[in-house]
Amino acid sequence: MLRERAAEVLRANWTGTSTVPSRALYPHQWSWDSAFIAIGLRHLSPLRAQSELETLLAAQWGDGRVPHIVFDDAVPLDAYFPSPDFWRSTTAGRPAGAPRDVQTSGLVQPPVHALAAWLVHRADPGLSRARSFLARLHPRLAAWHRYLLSARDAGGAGLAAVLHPWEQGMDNSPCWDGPLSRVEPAEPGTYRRADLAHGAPEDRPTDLDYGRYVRLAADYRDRRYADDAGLGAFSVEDPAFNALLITSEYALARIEDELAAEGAVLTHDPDERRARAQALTGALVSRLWDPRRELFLCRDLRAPGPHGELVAERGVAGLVPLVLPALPPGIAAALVRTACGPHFGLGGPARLVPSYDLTGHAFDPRRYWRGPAWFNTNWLLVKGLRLHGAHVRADALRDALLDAALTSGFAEYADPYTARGSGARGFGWTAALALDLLLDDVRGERAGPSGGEVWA
Ligand code: 9WN
Repeated sequence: MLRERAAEVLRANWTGTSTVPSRALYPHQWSWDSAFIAIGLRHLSPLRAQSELETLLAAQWGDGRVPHIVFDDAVPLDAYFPSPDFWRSTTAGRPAGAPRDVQTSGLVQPPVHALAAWLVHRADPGLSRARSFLARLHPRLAAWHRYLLSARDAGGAGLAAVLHPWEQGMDNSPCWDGPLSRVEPAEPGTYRRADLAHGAPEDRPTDLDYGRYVRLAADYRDRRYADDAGLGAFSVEDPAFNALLITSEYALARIEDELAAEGAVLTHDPDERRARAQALTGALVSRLWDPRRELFLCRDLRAPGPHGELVAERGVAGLVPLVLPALPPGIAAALVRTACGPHFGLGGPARLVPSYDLTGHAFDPRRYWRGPAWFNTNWLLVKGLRLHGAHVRADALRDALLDAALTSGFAEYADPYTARGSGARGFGWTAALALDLLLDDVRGERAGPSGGEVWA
């Protein structure tokens, strides 16, 4: 039943070359959505899963960035804001190498793509080799990571920084309230939100936050998407974004092992990449770990002080580094404690892990990333719990997610206490990741960190 219903959502959202997150609310291709969708889609059609990633990466910019939205020019301009005429990628994006034949945004999203490419390859290695899937994607994935680890290392510690909340993907998390408060919102009459035509205002970000998103994006565009450090009012090192980058570095190393085994001459040593992933895990711990809260925090690079300062808010992004195989065991154990403690409630009052601290001053069980449980972050936590041996917790969370996905009609997000769905229905990654949990996450199979480099 779940398999058929999830497959139906993915069929309905398929455009012929990629999958939209939601027909109504998000009618284009989104970057990290496509990576999560490909991970689920590989169980139904490895070919479609490959195309999903190929379509996205075909829109990569010359400087290596993978844009957070690839626009479908068959969709009317007013269906989503900000639309292509806002981003102006083919003109303002030219200095950074934006493609001429497709319109995109100029921001990025978390780099889940190499992980997705590796998992998609493994679903059907024969098809993958026959189509040279990894060989074609590898240079693009390598350039993407290079971009993040160089142009985006605004803090100088090796971690990638995001310059807009949309880049981290958890748009209106209370973690951004401090860093965003320095941003002058765009004038209210100068743009028109399209999201309120589809979503209830009490579920969506406020107008004030939206004005700030618009200002940050417009300023970046007006700088012609230049990444020089020191520019831009918002610059944050985020634990989830970087944990996903590190995970994808491990996956890229696996891809390189595979290509070498097939006889390719590599320009990069996969072991060096693994060593770098390990070093980045160390940087993540030294820059973002808060031993008192037993949680990773965001670092606001624009706050006063030589290294900015940590943001004293507990967001689910701080639990996501649990997916890292080289996390010191004491920190992994502390993260499991935090997930199960009063702030995230796993195995206690919460059925699903919330996006933000249940006891936090800004907690709201309905409003977007300020409390509701999202399926992608919960899926990552299932993987992380398994990786570090917390199988009973992982099993229970998996069961709760499958149940919530089906009963909510594959909602975009859900109340963490009741698992009642909100936002869009028929949401792409909810369907895809439920499929993955159903078909890949065989109980107990993913034991121990030995095979945990990319969880397979
Ligand atoms: C802005 C598509 C995207 C997700 C993000 C989610 C939301 C967009 C929006 O939808 O962001 O990128 O308009 O709110 O926050 O994580 O990728 O599903």
